[in-house]
Amino acid sequence: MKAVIALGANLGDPKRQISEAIDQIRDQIKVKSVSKLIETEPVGVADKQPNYMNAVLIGESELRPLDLMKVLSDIENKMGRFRSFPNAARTIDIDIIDYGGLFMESPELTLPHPRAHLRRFVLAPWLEIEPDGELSGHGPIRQLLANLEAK
Ligand code: PH2
Ligand code: MG
Ligand code: MG
Repeated sequence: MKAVIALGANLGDPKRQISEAIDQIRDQIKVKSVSKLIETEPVGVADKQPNYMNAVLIGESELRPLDLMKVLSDIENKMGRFRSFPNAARTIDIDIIDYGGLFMESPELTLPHPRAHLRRFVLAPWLEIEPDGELSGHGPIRQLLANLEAK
């Protein structure tokens, strides 16, 4: 199944951490394409935070969704991710955006990512590596991005 995975970091050395995380993901699943890194302003955060570096990759995996999530959260933890409060600044964040078009809702994982269609920092790097990509339940990412630009 195709996995669309978003990476973000805004503490420490964000570029280095994102490339380290991508290397670690490559050890676990097949990675097909990786976007460029983009610098973005923090979205939806209550406190003052540094800018983010963000990237998106497309991988291929047959893991069950929660097993893929475990692989990714183990990498976050190994890299020193510390959870204080939701949307706090972080050394690394690795989110599953869409996994084979599956829909699921559980306390651990919601698919597709419930806010991905509203996030330029996810849609723009995804569009770069998959111009005709679609977010399940929402449609073409090119259109979703255009909707945001029009606001
Ligand atoms: N992640 C968040 C909250 N806000 N803003 C940007 N620019 N990039 C992110 O990765 C990001 C965010 C929660 O995961
Ligand atoms: Mg996130
Ligand atoms: Mg996350």
